[in-house]
Amino acid sequence: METFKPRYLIRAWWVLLIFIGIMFGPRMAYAAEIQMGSGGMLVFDPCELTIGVGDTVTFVNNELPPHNVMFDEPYQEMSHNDLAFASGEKFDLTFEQAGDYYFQCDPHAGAGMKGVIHVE
Ligand SMILES: [Cu+2]
Repeated sequence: METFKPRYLIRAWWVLLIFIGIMFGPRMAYAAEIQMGSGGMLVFDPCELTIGVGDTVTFVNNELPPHNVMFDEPYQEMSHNDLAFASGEKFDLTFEQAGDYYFQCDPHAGAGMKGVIHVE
């Protein structure tokens, strides 16, 4: 009669759990980074970007702060109203719906600090 080896069973469970985690875990797909202020200019760099639904974009405070990210309708609730003052300050935004997300930096919109993220 074969001896029962619980070790193998536990190992198989772990493999299965990790597999399930990979297959059904939350998708935090990292898509891109947008610099706020770049090359001595009041711009988002890049200012136009195409990503997939569920992708995450990291906004990085780079040059000439303060900056924020304010989305146009109908995505205003995605806005990051708080001004980023410190260089290197960053925040992530995840885009769960397909659409064209137009945004601007409130203090510098007049200088043309605007951008768009296409989510498809
Ligand atoms: Cu700005």
